[in-house]
Amino acid sequence: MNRHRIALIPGDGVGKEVLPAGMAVLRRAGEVTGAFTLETTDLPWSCEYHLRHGRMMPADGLDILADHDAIYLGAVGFPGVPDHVSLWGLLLPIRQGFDLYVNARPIRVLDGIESPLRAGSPQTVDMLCIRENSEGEYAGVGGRSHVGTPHDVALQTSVYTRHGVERVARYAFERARERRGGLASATKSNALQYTAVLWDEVVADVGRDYPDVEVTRYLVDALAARFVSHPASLDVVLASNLYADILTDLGAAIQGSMGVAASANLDPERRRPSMFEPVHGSAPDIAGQGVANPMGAIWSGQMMLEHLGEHEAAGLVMRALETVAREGPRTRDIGGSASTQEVTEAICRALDVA
Ligand code: GGG
Repeated sequence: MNRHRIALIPGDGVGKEVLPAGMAVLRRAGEVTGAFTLETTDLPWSCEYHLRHGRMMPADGLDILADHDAIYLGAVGFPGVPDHVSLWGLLLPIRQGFDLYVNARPIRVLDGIESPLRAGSPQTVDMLCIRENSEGEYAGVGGRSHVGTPHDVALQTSVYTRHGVERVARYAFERARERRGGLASATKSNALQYTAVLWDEVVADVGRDYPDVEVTRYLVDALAARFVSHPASLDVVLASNLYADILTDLGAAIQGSMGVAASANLDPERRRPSMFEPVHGSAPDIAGQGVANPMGAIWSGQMMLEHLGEHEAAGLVMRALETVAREGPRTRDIGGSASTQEVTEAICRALDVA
């Protein structure tokens, strides 16, 4: 039996509700398959931790995480700590520190969950967004001067490198080859004549190694419109850090709810633990009520099982999620009235019969 060491960071708000839900499903999948156990380390790193210790995680936080096979994270951010402090204190240092340069985000309408798109169905919405996760607009390069004066100035520099674009593009081409063979590259090279032109050149260069993949270059604004008007034409979507962050919230809305959307921050070379987190944030407006949708966290956990090589269990969890999406119960964000716990228990039951 395999034993996987998982670092658990529930974080803030609904993260503290959906992560235990995800763990209950993953542990049940381990029991049903008899293939693995999960040994967990609970890490209370969060805005609450920041209020007590003045930082989001301890100084040796990355060393602590490095000793695990994967990281499972809930949500980051809560009133009382500025959002840029919480994001740059926890999530982004892990992504950058461990060079988790791919952020993979499936965008699928599950049967039974109503998409706001008239044409939104499991047949028409099935994309995989590959987000460049280590540089671009989130490189953290810039500065402020004359703060608080009339001459206050802020500079935030995008960093695009051939190395950074090439490796994430190659990952995206590989996924496109395994899927339906289409790759849409998001750019803005008409306006951004340095960074986005380099992006286009590198994507074209990598594409020469994948003659079986059909690459289409879209200006990101046109691509956003295409998500709504022609979602069935999109297979793998490759985009920079910021563009993909925005496009995948649009994708989540098309999926029917932010609560359903999943993501994996991957080190494809497996030098460091990869990190799995729902796309949604901490949702302070519903935190503590037990009504958050656990499906995005559970789907992210399913991606973690795939990454850990537990393919049978990952398949079971995906089928159980699909069953409960189709048959209910559902949380209120997708038209039901069930609690987080009721949905989680239903997914665990669906695992038993799968
Ligand atoms: N589930 C993780 C979370 O709290 N995400 C909120 C967020 O703002 N993330 C920004 C990003 O993905 O770059």
